[in-house]
Amino acid sequence: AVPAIAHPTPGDSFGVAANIVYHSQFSSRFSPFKFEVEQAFYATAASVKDALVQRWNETYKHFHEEDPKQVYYLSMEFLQGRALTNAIGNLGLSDAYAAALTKLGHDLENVREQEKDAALGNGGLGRLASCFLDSMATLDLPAWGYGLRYKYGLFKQIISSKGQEEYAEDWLEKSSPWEIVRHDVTYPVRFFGEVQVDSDGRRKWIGGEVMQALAYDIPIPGYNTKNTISLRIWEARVPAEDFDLYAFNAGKHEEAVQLQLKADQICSVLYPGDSTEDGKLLRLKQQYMLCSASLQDIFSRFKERRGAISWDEFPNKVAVQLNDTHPTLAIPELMRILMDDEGLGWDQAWNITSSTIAYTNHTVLPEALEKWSQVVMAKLLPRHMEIIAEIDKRFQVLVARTRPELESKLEALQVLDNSNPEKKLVRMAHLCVVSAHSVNGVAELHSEILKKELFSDFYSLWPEKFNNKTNGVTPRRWLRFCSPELSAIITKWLRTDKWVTNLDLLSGLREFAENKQLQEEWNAAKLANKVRFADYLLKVVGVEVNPQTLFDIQIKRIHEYKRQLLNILSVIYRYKTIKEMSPEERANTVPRTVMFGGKAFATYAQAKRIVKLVTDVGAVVNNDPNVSPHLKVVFIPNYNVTVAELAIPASELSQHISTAGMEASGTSNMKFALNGSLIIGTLDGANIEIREEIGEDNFFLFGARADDVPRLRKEREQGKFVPDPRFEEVKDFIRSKAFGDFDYEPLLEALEGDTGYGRGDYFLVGQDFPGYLDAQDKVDETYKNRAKWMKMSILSTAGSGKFSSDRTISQYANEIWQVGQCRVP
Ligand code: DL6
Repeated sequence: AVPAIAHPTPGDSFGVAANIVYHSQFSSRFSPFKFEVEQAFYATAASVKDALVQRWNETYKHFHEEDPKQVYYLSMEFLQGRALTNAIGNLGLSDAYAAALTKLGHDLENVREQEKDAALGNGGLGRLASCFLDSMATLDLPAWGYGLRYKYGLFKQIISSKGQEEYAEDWLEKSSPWEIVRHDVTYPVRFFGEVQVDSDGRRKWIGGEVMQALAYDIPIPGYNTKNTISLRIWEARVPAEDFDLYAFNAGKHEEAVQLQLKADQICSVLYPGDSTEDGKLLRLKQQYMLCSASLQDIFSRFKERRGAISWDEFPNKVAVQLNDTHPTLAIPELMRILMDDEGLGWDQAWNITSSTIAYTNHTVLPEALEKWSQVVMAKLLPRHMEIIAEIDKRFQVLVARTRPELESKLEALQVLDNSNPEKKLVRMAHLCVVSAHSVNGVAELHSEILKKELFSDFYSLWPEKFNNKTNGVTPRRWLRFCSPELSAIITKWLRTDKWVTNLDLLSGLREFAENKQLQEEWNAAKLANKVRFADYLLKVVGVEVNPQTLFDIQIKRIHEYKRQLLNILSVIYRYKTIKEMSPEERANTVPRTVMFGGKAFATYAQAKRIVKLVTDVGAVVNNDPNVSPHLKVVFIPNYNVTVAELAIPASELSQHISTAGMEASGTSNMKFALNGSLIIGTLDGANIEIREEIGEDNFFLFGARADDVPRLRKEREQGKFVPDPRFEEVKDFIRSKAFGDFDYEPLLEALEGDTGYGRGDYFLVGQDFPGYLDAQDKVDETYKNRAKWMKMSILSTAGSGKFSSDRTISQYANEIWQVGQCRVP
């Protein structure tokens, strides 16, 4: 038995300080005799990790003994952000660490600034996965997250005169203090090779390249519980015996390290460019590495706990959730292991696979629904391609037998898309829908669109598979820790801090929404958050903003459907209007700071033009002495979780203005509302449910409805659309080079006809522009009435209870996974 070691306790700041000092000497990555802020951070993190590791060990020992059904969340992205504040907060040790660091001559605030974001994700999908881990740990669920250990994450965004530039983001430069390498957890992962058939007809995948997946664990502590679960991320590597020493010594240095180079590529970056064949192959390798290593790990745990194996028991012990289609290869891989390695027949393997696997869809955008070349798949994963083809064949038989009326649509429904003989594809989403026992969308509207449009025929085949799980966010990171001032006020007025794990309790604030005292406290807390963010912008971005102005924020991936373009066009209109005003009229306007943040995918040219336009508009507006006191435009570079933790609590108005029907859910809308920021938005994704919860009077609504979008697009195509003169005025203004001579024509043309750049204002920017301006006028008018604004802000927070990821995860656990609590005593 491992001897028990005392946990650091909340009251023991001396013990904590001693532990930090110990780590500064013995776990140090730096030269001795220095204890500057960076060393203090690493020593502090090492000390916190001690407590986490201890809890991690106890948790998985407990799971091992209790042997409950476990859930495995497979995701190509986890957008963890920083861990220190969250870890000590969840452990209840924030005060102890703050006091200990003071004793050691440091300040917790400065120490935590040293941490780099773990940015193993791109956007909402990755951050959702991280919120889910926090909730799974907090709810004491026996769970694991599985991902890849990318060396560089997505990219570091630098804004220069050219617009967005991308650089490698080296989050592991000085190594991560949180991860624990598990040298005893390695699995072989094969690529290429061929399928051999035994004399008894059993198929076996042999040959090719074999790499090794090595596990790293990142401990995820629950809040107010000992339970600490794992995010297990895989690194691809090559064992020493595969290093060709003979070739190396013969001077063939590059040849000798070939395999290692290939392994390094797999975990280099998230979403490598896939416009080339090599790029596509690399992405598929990444996906398979994640699925193969994770499933081998799951099998080894399943086998470890039993003597004689009854395979039918597998789905009673294992639930696998696929976070979008990126981990779809888990389906043929599970089939392959069960049939080829364990000797099961197709039917038994199929029943186990479909009862184990569940799929979450996160997008309806056709271009984002993954399709892989059958040729590439057959080359890289020949056995999997056979299995996928067999799944497709059996699906066709099933349709012919049970639903002959669907046969005319069969080609469009099949897993294999053979419509272009030159370019045969595998439709990954169809593979998921056909194979999984559960298919869920991430907001009510989105789940309805899946049933009625995207997967309507599948829905008619298997209505029982389809369900909705509206997203949520963790109230720990997204309110309790990122806005301590507002949290203290909430706790004071609710007379309990239980809202941190029972977010519905926030509704108790409703009765005080008009209370003057609460409104004053609320206003003061929001102002403090604005000042803090303004300090950040000055220090890090070099822009001065006035905290007395309305902070209006849109932070999310840059995408045409998210319509940052609509926002900046309205800003241009505002700029023109203010410019033309008399000084008296100007003095009457509501001064605003409009902020944008987000990354444009490196190969997405239109999105990059939008970034450039925002920065060019900012350069003109902010330097116009008549306008800048009333309007500022800021592009916040390198948007990430840490920036969001500062921006969201400071925000008063946030923009969620996607074309209706296109945003699956959105999760930043939930974070903003939770922090008392009012929403200007369309009836899209989770906006609809947020508006229902916080009340329609507290939401600035505009824009076309999802049901009307197809008709409006058609009318647009038929030339029936008459643009608002203000829309034309703004486009002309850009064309007049008011914001410099960058070539914005492709952006502007995409708002007009079908020019090859766009699809004839496919995103309905022109359509929604006048309604959006009206809604913005309403924002200004409301902001002038401070009591009204404060009431709306309090009601936003009060109505946000539904959007806790604890609620979402409880629904997944009860309705999809059938996984119960397993709390460490
Ligand atoms: O479900 C999490 C998140 C949603 O909130 C967003 O609405 C949705 O865009 C995002 N989806 C993706 C999928 N990839 N694409 N495109 O990131 O998921």
